[in-house]
Amino acid sequence: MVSAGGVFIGLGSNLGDRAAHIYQALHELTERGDIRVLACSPLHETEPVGGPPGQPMYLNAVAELDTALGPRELLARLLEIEQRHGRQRSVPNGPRTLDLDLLLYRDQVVTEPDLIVPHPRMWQREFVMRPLDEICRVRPGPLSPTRLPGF
Ligand code: PH2
Ligand code: MG
Ligand code: MG
Repeated sequence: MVSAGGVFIGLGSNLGDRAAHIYQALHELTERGDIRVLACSPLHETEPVGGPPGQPMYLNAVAELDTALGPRELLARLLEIEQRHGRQRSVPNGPRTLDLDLLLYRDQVVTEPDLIVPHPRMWQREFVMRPLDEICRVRPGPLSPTRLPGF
């Protein structure tokens, strides 16, 4: 299958050595040779959104991947890597060593109980949209009728 990017994940950490969790996860994604990391945004230090009060600040990033794995297979890989980093799921939106979220899978839409793509909350989340904007390769510029096909 031909694939060339267009798969975006969000990475977040607010426990332990946050940068190491994120960089290590990027490396682990490439370990089996079926995922390439095409781009990664800079790490952003962000205020926790939601969850219990008094949490540590997050580091967040977005990466673009190239993979022939399908969305479900990729999700399984993301969860596996979270587990390796000791991810605990005790409190909703609670502090975590590593969170890997599938944001966009090319033009595919998935609506299943445990996987919704595009990620339903990404549009409201500054900690996702800012780094996503930094690595998006398509920058159409201001919309004007002359730029729209058919006008
Ligand atoms: N993730 C959440 C909830 N809140 N806040 C920040 N700043 N960064 C996150 O990655 C984050 C969050 C749930 O996944
Ligand atoms: Mg998340
Ligand atoms: Mg998550």
